[in-house]
Amino acid sequence: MSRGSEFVVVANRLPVDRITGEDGAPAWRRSPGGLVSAIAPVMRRRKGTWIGWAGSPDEELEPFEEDGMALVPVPQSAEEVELYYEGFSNATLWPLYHDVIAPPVYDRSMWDAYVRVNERFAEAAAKVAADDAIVWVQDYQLQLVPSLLRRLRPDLRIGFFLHIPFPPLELFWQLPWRRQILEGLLGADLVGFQLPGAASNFVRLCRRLLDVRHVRQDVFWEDRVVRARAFPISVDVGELNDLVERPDVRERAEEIRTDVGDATILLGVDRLDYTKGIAQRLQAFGELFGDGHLKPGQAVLVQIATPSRERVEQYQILREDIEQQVGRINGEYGEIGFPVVHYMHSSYDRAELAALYLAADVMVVTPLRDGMNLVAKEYVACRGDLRGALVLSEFAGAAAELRRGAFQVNPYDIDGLKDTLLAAVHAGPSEQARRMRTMRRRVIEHDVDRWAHEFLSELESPALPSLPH
Ligand code: GDG
Repeated sequence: MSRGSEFVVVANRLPVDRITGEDGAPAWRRSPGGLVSAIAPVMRRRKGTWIGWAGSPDEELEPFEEDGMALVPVPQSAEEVELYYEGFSNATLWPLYHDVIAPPVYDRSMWDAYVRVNERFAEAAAKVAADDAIVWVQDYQLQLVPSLLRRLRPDLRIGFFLHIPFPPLELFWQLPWRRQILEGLLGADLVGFQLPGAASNFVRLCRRLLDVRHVRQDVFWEDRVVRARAFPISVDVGELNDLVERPDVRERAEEIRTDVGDATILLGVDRLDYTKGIAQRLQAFGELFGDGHLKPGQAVLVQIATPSRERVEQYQILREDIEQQVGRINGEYGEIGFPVVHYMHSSYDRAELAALYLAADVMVVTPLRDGMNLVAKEYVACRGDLRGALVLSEFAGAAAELRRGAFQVNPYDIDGLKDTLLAAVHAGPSEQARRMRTMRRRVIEHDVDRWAHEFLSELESPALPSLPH
């Protein structure tokens, strides 16, 4: 691979999934989702390269091209997947950064693997980046890459974006490797977060832990200025618009509606993750039947729980708990032909998701903590008909932008959640339209293209000319 890319993205996963082609041979398909579609055009324009893991352990692959993007696979052994990915990334950082909803595991061999894999990513990026190239590192799995890469290639302009929350000092302080992580991030020129509060947490930590000087959110570190800024991520509004206009998607939405009879459809779409507040949602919904506020056949909750991190113990426990809870609620309140909850533990294609969004009267998004939550924004983007209501947790990053149109809720407050669900179920068409219009204005103006553009413009704009003395 030549050292020639002007623009390099470094992410844990490559933006493609392996599929079996029509001839039975293995092939690649671009992964669905906003991040890939936002970055793909920039990649093509700038002769970009994407560095990431292809998804199978112990596999060495040569660089290849797919969909106009140059892809450089970084291998991971089965042991590294266990220690770096399932371990330090998803059993240590994930719960720590999400308010310690589950207890984080602090394990030295996991940390060692995290360092090792981050080094490998940094080396791969150093090899492919052209002189003075832009390198954009994504997310919590790769927080050491900025400083490792800067050491190898001081000429590069390095950006980092964290997709999940950045915790307050009081929680981050638990991490035995807190200093290394902060120093890792400070290798970047620009560190992006979903919300301004996360950027403030980061700057406060830099001051307290590393004793650095800063002016507002510009941190002075090793003769450089590191900017901490918020860039709330969004969705690909154009892609979703195209989907909901498709006749087959509209027909499918009608079919879903017919399948549930006259019931009001409440919808949850989440990775099966303990941050998403699925148990609280089920609890509140079930109690509404126990209290007699809702009757079987009058309302139904369709819960899509996409399989996720199935080898991590906390996720196995969560799955058992949620499935028991669904069984209990249906057993207690359902009637023949009228279950109260339709629970699906599988993943669907984008067209099916769009049909579900179109069919849903109430979208229920109740995370206990979430960096942004794209599902909330996708629902809004799909509802050009100005129908439907969004119930949205105060603890989702998206609440900052959708505050005025959503039915906001504290998911820890089960009575409050019940009242809010009922209010959303009973909202009339004009209230729905008023709220939806407000939310749509925000989402349409601030789509994922704008997010990528704003991040990259900031990264490319010159830093402060000189440091204060
Ligand atoms: C992290 C942060 C932040 C879900 N089920 C299926 C499916 N999905 C898609 C949704 C949505 C995406 O997955 C989930 O995004 P979220 O934002 O809701 O949540 P995380 O996965 O936790 O994402 C989050 C995000 O990064 C971006 O920065 O917002 O806070 O935690 O797009 O539609 N897609 C398909 N089939 C499914 O079954 N195709």
